[in-house]
Amino acid sequence: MHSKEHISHDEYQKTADWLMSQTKHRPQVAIICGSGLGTLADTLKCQDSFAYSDIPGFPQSTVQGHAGRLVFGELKGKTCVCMQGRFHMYEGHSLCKTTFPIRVFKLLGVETLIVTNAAGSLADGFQPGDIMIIKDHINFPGLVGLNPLCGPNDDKFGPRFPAMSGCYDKGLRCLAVEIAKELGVASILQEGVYAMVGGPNFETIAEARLLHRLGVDAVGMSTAPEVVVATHCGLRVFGLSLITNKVVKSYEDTESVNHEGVLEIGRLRSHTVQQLVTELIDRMEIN
Ligand code: R1P
Repeated sequence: MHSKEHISHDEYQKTADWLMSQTKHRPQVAIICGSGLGTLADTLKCQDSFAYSDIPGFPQSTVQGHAGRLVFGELKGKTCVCMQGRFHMYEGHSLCKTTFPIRVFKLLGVETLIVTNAAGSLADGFQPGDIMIIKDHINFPGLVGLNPLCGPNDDKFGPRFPAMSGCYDKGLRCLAVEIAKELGVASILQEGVYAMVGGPNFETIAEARLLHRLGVDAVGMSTAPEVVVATHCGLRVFGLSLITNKVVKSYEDTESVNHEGVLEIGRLRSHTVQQLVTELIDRMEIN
């Protein structure tokens, strides 16, 4: 089964060494752009960018709205690396491959990971276009053993049994709330629990009702494995979900979700997400 694939420390190191030989940038912050949020990378100054297909060991993006480029550059005086396109389990990647860039970032010297995604809302008070700070996640594939940390543990990255309480940094969450107030976007800011499901189909109504009952505020098909691997290797994590649709929870509802609609909301809100992330990077303390 593909989830049992193992990637050696040398393979991560090889990719990190190749990148360091191609760019002078030594990133402190890594950003993963969710569906429709790839323009975040355009704000970086003095860019060096690489197509995933040119990076040794990197998987390929296959999803519309995920360009498949790694962009290095400066943002507010901090050196960043931005994934314009992430990898999803449903594309057929093993979870090790899905999260491959995270350990490469660690080897490049990254200390903070910012994850963004497009998600459907279950919380009754959320509207499409809202931005949710991720307070915590439920990793449904992880609960049944589909976890990128399965297999031999690499002690050079982290412990066999890493804690996940507090994996979304509280200081950065508070800072983001302050910034949203100052930017005048507090009315569209939410905080909540993200759940990852396997996809690629969107949820049935019964599944949506189940997730709602379990306390899930927003649902998507990514992010949790990245955050698990990042936390395991000691990265500080901040996460944002852009609410692109309300998940249908009623049999009377005739609406249905589609990926084009998800990308459209991404385009509408990308500027606000960019502003929030830029200010956060500006004000975050880096060791
Ligand atoms: C569905 O429209 C796609 O958007 C989200 C879902 O996970 C799914 O891949 O993408 P990101 O999580 O990559 O933002």
